[in-house]
Formats: sequence, C-alpha cells, structure tokens
Amino acid sequence: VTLVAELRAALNNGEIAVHVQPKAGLADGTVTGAEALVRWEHPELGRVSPDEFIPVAERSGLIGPLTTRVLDLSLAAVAGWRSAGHDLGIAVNLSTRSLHDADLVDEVARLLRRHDVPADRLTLEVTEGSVMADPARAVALLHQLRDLGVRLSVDDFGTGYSSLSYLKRLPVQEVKIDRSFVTGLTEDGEDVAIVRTIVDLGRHLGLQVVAEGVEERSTWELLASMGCDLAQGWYLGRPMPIGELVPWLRTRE
Ligand code: G
Ligand code: G
Ligand code: NA
Ligand code: MN
Repeated sequence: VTLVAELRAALNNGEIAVHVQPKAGLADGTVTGAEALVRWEHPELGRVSPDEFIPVAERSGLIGPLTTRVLDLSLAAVAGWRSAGHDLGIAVNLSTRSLHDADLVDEVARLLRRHDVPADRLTLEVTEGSVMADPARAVALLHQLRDLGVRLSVDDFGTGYSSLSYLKRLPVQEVKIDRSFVTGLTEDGEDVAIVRTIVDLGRHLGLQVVAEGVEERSTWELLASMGCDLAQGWYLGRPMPIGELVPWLRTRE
C-alpha cells in the first residue's frame, strides 16, 4: 500500500487533524490568532510529518481535498473560539499547487459562509517559492482571494528570490520572517541586521511583520525593541490541539 493510498484513506477516516500555534503582539503579548498546522496520525506509521505528506498530496491530486479539510477544521475552530468569547484569527498554509487551483476561491468563500466567519479572520500563507512557480497565475489567484476579504501573508520571508519586487506586486498584508533569521537572533549580528531591515521594510510598505521561531525571552524583547509587530514560536506556545487553545488562553489571563 502506497502513502498516496494511505493519505486518501486518512482523509476519509478522520486521521487528519489540525494543531494551532498561537501568535501574539510583541508590544503587549495579546494573542491575536494562531497558525493552523496539519497533523496526520497514522495507526501504524505513527505521526507522519507534513514535510513528508504534503509533497505526496501535491503530486497525487489530493492537495485540493487536504487543503479543504484543513480550511474546514480551521474555520470551525475560529467559530468555536468566537462563541467562547475569543475573537481570534487563523492562518492556513497554501502549497504551490493550491495557488494553481481555480476552485480554491470558491472553496474558501463557501467555507467562510458555512462557518459564518468574517473573511478577515482568515489569513492565507504563501511562500515566495510557491508564487514563483507560476507567478502570473499565482498573482491572479491571490487577487481573487484578496477580493473575498481574506488576509494574505508571505511565509518564510527572506529565504526566497525576488523578495522585493514581488512584495510590491503581491496583494499581501503581512510578512513572516523565516525562523532561520529569528531563532538565534541575539547571538548573530547579521541576523539582527536582516531582521531589522525586514521590520523597517514592512513598516514602510504598511505590512504587518511577524517573527516566527521565537524560542527565548531575550529574542522576544529584542524583536519588540525593533518594532516588529507579532511573534510566534515556542517561547509563546507550541502547536497544540485545537481544543487546548481556550484553556491555554485562560492560563495567561
Ligand atoms: O509544524 P510542522 O513542523 O509539522 O510543519 C512542517 C511544514 O509543513 C511547514 O513548512 C508548514 O508550513 C507545512 N504545513 C503545515 N501545515 C500545512 C498545511 O495545512 N498545508 C500546507 N500546504 N503546508 C502545511
Ligand atoms: O514553514 P512554516 O513556517 O509554516 O512552518 C512552521 C514550522 O515551524 C512548523 O513546523 C512549526 O512546528 C515550527 N515551529 C514553530 N515554532 C517554532 C520554534 O519556536 N522553533 C522551531 N525550531 N520551530 C518552530
Ligand atoms: Na506557515
Ligand atoms: Mn512560516
């Protein structure tokens, strides 16, 4: 039995779940939302990493149903948080193939309606690399998503090509500084220079800047002093099952 067959089965038997990792304002620690990270718990293989099965899904045509499932679980979570009194956003990762999927816009619109979630509570994260695979097509799709009112974010920023020209052309509201520049920030002057430059660039372009991979308090404080907007990482919180987020928020109150 191949991984493709296993993944197809997993989509039908509830083995696919979403964990969420919180994101907070660096200035005051207010939690503004979370990133959805897909999880696959296979009864025999154990946990299979998305780094392993996303490429399989992309090659086999299962990425459409998988993305729909992640969006559905994520927006259901947002609806649940809203009814518990927490107005939080969710960020969902899009893969390269999803940026070429003409059905995606209708799917996103349908799921926002189904869960009665305002469009701006959903952020879709794309990497520069996935945009560059077919820029004309990706840019057109991003504009359609933006027209729905969904927020768009450039993930792993700084690791791709054409960062600057594409930042200008993409209808994005946010950049996420790749964690390779962030995790060791306090020990590396070059990373400090890079992160400072991205933060300034974001400010001048009117983009929210998120630092990912914040593992230590000292990194948090340095990023806050640079004027970076938001942080995500183990220092704030690890990815957790959806049902754990509200109890986790209560422990912070
Ligand atoms: O959290 P984790 O280490 O398992 O994530 C590994 C990689 O998988 C990350 O690059 C992340 O962006 C990606 N990933 C996690 N969830 C999703 C998802 O729902 N869709 C896509 N396309 N990628 C995801
Ligand atoms: O590619 P993307 O940035 O979407 O992937 C996010 C990945 O980073 C996930 O695999 C997630 O589990 C991981 N991650 C989240 N916070 C931290 C952190 O503080 N340190 C490290 N090393 N990894 C993190
Ligand atoms: Na991401
Ligand atoms: Mn990222």
